[in-house]
Amino acid sequence: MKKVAVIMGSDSDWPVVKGACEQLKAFDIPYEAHILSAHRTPDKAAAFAKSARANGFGVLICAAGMAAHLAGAFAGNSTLPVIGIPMKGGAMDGLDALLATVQMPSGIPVATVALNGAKNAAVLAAQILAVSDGALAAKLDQARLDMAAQIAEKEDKLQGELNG
Ligand code: RP5
Repeated sequence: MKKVAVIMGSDSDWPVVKGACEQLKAFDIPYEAHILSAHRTPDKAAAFAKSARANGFGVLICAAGMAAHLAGAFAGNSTLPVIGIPMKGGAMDGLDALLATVQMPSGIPVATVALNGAKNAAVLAAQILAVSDGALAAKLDQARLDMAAQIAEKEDKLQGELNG
């Protein structure tokens, strides 16, 4: 199976970003996590992105806050699908990162998840890889069934409280 790269702009992003790694692990998807910055280590970030396909990656997840150029920089240097996680925090509490990540110019897309949306980034990466992986698609189907069962349980509990 192709690997997922989980890239974050700073170690301060890790407490949120590790949620993506946990979800990838739950699906048995191989991944690497790295700290690379579009601003502080631009050459290293570009080199990683340029060699990612040759190095066995299938999807790139990039998390960054504030003037968040990381996902866009990766997208500009690779034709692998890039998923951006805008991080909450800073003077704008993440609105700056959200706009910087989602508002990509035409031709260089970044699939942007919600602020701090680490879990959804991993699920979307899994869905992309599952296009050509039946076993992974089955795990995604099971995860949906589990979610529906949890909601049904909560609905039963609520109705029990209201009517019991
Ligand atoms: C971004 O700046 C990082 O992704 C992080 O979210 C934010 C702040 O970084 P630190 O100052 O905490 O290293 O590049």
